Amino acid sequence: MADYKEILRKNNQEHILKYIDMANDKQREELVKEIENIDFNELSELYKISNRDKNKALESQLIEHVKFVDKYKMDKNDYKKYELTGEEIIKNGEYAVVTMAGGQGTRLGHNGPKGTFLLNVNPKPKYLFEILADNIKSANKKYGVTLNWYIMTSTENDQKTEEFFEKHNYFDYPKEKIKFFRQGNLPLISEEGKLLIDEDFHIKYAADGNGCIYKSMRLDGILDDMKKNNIKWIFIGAVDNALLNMVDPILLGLTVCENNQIGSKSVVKRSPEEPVGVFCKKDGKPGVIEYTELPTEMAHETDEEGELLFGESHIMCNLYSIDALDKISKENLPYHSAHKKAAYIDEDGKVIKPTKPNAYKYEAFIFDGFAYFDNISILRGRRNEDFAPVKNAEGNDSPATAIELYNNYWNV
Ligand code: UD2
Repeated sequence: MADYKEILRKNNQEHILKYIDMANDKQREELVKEIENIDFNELSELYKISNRDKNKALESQLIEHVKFVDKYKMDKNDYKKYELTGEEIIKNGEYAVVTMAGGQGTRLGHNGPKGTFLLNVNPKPKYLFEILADNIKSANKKYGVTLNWYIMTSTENDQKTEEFFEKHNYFDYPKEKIKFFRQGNLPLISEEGKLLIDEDFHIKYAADGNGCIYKSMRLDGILDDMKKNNIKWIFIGAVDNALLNMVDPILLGLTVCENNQIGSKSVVKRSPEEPVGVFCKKDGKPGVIEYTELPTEMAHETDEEGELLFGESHIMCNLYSIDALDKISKENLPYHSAHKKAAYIDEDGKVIKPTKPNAYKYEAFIFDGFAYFDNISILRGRRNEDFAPVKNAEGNDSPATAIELYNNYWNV
């Protein structure tokens, strides 16, 4: 037991000793085990990025625009060629879909996994997971296949997610074609660089970001499963888009015909402040600048027609070849820090619920995987067909706005 004291002292975390004294035997045993499993080198690297000036990081990179193809302005013959190319791959059973569902619905105020949120659409309310299942089932019917559906959860919501699917009989999707896998966690760090202890005397962790999906797919055997099933192309999408189309032969055909390994869908950004990443090239490689890191002046820059210069929005509709996923899964994507409010217990054992951000959370971002390729195919879609995010309880990107977009699209 003594060496954990040494570990804490050496890593400037000896405040944890007070919690070990406060804890009961079971809590102490678990807490010590957690301490012995922490990668303190990674912890200090994470803390270093917490105060990094995000704008500075961007200034050191050459930022250029990235090419895209507008779905409704392309040559008709090209459209047909992409459609046939994409449909052939889907019909050959070489296509699969992945849903990232590890995030927390904090902004939505929903208690439970976000996919279990019931959206009051017409003709009857549907859960977000149910909307996704319906989208894939209609593609299965259209192409005469049963697509493999992989769902990433987090330690915070994996059990509730799997119970939810069981309870709803997988929305009549063939159970054996759905595979769940889990992403990892990273510790939160206080502004002073200290680990936090949560109310049940565990070190405070949070999901490590959707960019860890690649590594999780490799470690959980998902990439092996895809290869075993002769899957060549994989779509990865979000859980919180009521108009998500996970099976779009045009995006697939465009990416294949442009000889790219990765593709993505975009919509025109609603306003400089819209909380979406924007496509660009960073030092010659495809990339996305996240809304939390896009400097205000860049967000407002316009071209001679008054269009936003950084206005091609990343909407979490990403396509990869199996080789692309394999390649990215062996890389260590950068972590991004976010300043968050994090409840913890103080050294007197009192639960503190901060009213302003007091700690840093660390996440990898899925689109940083694009940087390992020279090019990306981007298909510009339409907001009223492709993008109805459910993020906030009220206002923009809320259940109300998503319901309206959904009902209008399905004309219900
Ligand atoms: C995401 C995109 C943003 C834009 C926007 C569109 C990233 C990093 N940013 O911003 O560019 O496309 O969506 O709505 O993707 N998730 C996990 N594990 C995690 C964190 C998130 O699975 O640890 C999933 C989450 O369940 C959701 C998706 O990733 O399906 C996006 O989640 P978010 O709410 O963290 O991303 P947001 O809206 O800040």
